[in-house]
Amino acid sequence: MKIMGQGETGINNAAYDESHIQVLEGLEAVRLRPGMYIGSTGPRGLHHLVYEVVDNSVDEAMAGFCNRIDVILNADGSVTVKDNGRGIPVKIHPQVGRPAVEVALTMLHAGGKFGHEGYKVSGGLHGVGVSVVNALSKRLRVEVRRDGGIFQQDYERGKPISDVRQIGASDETGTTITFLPDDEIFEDTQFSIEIISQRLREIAFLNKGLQINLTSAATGQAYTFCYDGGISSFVQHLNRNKDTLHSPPIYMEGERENVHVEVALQYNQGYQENLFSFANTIRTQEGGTHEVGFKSALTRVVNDYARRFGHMKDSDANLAGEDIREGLTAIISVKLPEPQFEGQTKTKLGNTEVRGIVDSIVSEGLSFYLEQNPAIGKRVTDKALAASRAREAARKARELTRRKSALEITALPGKLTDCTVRDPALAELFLVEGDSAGGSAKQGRDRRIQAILPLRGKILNVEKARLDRILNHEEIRSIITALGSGISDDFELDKVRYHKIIIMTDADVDGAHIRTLLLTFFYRYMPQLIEAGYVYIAQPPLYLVRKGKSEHYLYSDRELERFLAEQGRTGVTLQRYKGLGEMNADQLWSTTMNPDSRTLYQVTIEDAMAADEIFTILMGDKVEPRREFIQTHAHEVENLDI
Ligand code: 0RA
Repeated sequence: MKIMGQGETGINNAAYDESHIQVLEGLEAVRLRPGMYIGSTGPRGLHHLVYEVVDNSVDEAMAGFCNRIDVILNADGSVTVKDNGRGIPVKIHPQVGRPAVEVALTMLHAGGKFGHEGYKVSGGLHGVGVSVVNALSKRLRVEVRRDGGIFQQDYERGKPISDVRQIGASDETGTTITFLPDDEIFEDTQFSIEIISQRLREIAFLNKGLQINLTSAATGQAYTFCYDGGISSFVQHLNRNKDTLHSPPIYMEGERENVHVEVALQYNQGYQENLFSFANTIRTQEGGTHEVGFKSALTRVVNDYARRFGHMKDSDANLAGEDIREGLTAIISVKLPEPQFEGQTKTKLGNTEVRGIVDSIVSEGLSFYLEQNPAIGKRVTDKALAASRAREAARKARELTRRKSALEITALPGKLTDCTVRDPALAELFLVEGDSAGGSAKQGRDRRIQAILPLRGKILNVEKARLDRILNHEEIRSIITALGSGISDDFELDKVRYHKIIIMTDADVDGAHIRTLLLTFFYRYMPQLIEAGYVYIAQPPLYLVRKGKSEHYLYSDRELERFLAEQGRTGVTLQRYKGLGEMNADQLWSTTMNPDSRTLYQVTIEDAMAADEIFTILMGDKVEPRREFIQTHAHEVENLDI
């Protein structure tokens, strides 16, 4: 979001009049259809409010006017975002006749209508602007320091309840916004400091030198994120529990035609490719031209290098890109004036010129680095050659599997109790921990649309196994066959037999472990499944409360607290469910499986990444972080089998 200060002439009147009309009705429209602006009114949409406000401060930082942002979760449930940028202009906006700060906070402009300075554009996830946050807040206060003064204005549900007033003098500059999300709009107005800290850390990595402080007034938790190493530090952070092939990461930076490119990469001993790309600090989940440029440069440079230095014979076939990316952790960050976001989730960078620019900057930087560091160059090529041989072995194993399953007439796994409906859009697959819960689920289910696959024992540790071994693991194979979509490079989303894949595990440590394993497996071998929004976690109740004749199922400790606060404790008996097996088929159906009354949690790629991280800590090669993790979480991992 950018608005123009007094005297600037970025807006032509005709265009402005249009948006003005749109705007007056705008904030009401935002309150009527919040989902259209922030995605949802669930936890994701709620956290989106914070990101939207922070993104405006990040804009200031990218423009070079701000190097510190403070985010405070206040005890009353509101959030404060404070920056030391130039401050939103407070003088009268020439076209509207109101202070510019009021315009910024009350007028909805389709992102980009107002002029931008340079290429330092932030988005906001949907680029909707801070007025949307205002519209969805019970109250909001903006405080601006600039022009020698401190100015303030208050709003309720998007409407000003005071004029912009000067409340003091200051020779500092900056903007502070405090907002309380509206509980008429959001299902739950409680912020999670863990979720917010993830995104703020990411922003700090992507804007080197920018300091972001995050504190919770209620709990006293405090984080400071500031990385002079920028995305190199990001890569080191991602590889922190891995054994690396070289240190520090390889770093390249360049700018052409107003496109600023930064790439950092580091190999580890693992097999996973961890490539994350960003455009103007927005994660480009679906990739795009910057990723394509990077990948083609990497593949070409490593092949050329391997041949020139005699690590490969002239007669050898070229190494494939995926072999060269095995064990690679890389961040690609581009900043450009008018990013075009395309794709299903608008997270694919479309600007065609970016491809060649990234390609040439990476080619140049990487060739130079490898020439200067031949020992590392050899390690990288050796690793890619090993990956290439392993891939060939995996291909053979897969062919065997295919032939075998052809003989078995691609039989569905014996343990699967399938549903009758054939339309994947209607079909649900429950992955259920244990045979006894599996039995209840089978009895209780709606057999038309719900299939049950009970999972026995522990799922394979996918971190340490290559694809060929994973494909031979029984539990994993039943999941793959039941889904019918293939795996990894052979994955085909439109072949998935169920559009809801629901993980249903006990609310104990083993349950959490199995869930982590499953999410890690999906994240690594079928990420498209998560991206398509097909993966869910069932929410079985934690408690059954009886009071007199009435029974209530409660799904969280917060719900329990609330219930006891409202109803009192007298005459209450409380049963805590440890496992799904403690419920009979009817109870399991009505509390957890019935589509009309259940709650499902839709897994995001961020959840899966977090699972992957936990997994890496618990299962990875390094012993030290694992010991540390187990010690800090000892109470949760009593009987964890690792
Ligand atoms: C437009 C113009 C100018 C600053 C900003 C917007 C601005 C907006 C936000 C929102 C949060 N923090 C912000 N910081 C700055 C400044 C124009 C000038 O001074 O020349």
